[in-house]
Amino acid sequence: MALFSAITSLISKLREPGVNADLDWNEIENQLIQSDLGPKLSVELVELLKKNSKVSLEEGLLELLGNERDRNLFKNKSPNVILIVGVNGVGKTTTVGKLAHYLVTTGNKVVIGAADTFRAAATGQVSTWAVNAGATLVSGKDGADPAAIAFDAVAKGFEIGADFVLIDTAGRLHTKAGLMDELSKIRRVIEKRTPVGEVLLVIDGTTGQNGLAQAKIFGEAVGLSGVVVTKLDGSAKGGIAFAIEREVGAPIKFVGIGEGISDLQPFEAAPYIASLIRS
Ligand SMILES: Nc1nc2c(ncn2[C@@H]2O[C@H](COP(=O)(O)OP(=O)(O)OP(=O)(O)O)[C@@H](O)[C@H]2O)c(=O)[nH]1
Ligand SMILES: [Mg+2]
Repeated sequence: MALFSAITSLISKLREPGVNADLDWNEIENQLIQSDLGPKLSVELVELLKKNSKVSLEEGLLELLGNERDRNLFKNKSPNVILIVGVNGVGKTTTVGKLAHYLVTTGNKVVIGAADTFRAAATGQVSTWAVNAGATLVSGKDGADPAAIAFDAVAKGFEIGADFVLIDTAGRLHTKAGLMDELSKIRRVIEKRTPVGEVLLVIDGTTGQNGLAQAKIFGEAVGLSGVVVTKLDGSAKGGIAFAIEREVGAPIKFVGIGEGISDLQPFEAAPYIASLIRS
């Protein structure tokens, strides 16, 4: 995938003196849009690069996406409730396990709510993560109301003085309105007790533009405060996350780089952009 290096060399050609470059800037814009960066960011990037001939593609992206965004987890409630949402198989449960581990090892007490009662094996899977991470699990029977389990998990969080309550939810297609309503209900029911601090959308790094559609619809149903991009240990570079950040406004907070419990890192823009550009 030499797309970005092809764009970079096109840009330097266009910047040679005496070149009438208007048509080719359009071509660059098209190529950026077709990479996963999305239309809004691509148009802004081309404007920036045209205006300032000293700025490289990498610097331009960094300027637009910036390091100045707050990528920390929201933390002023106790317990801080974090709802983990996303389509099927993107890595939600794995992220819950890794995030629990990350939080426990940084000195926090963590409760996990097993609110995926849809898939038979889901509770067992998240329970293993809870044990390995040293978190307290709250679960119910298969087919139980996920909102009730989420509520119980939050109650447990209060009871034991937890710092964080992580709620694992069932994978759902963003195009299924009934399932999106269920998510809104989970949020509403939790908020009878305490505000939800974070809603993190988990996105598979190999997802293209469909990720943007997912983010928009999940955002409408339940509100998003951040994004976790998983499976970046493979060949995926996850440019789509930037499109989401720019168009939906939810910052990337963590990246998943493997299936192990330690394979989650707080997101940093500069090295991520560098590896995206060099891909
Ligand atoms: N390589 C790699 N694999 C991952 C990563 N995160 C999750 N996976 C794998 O992706 C698969 C699905 O992960 P889950 O955590 O079960 O995904 P989910 O979103 O909870 O799935 P559903 O609950 O069925 O919607 C598993 O095989 C995970 O090991 C990652 O960062 N890197
Ligand atoms: Mg799951």
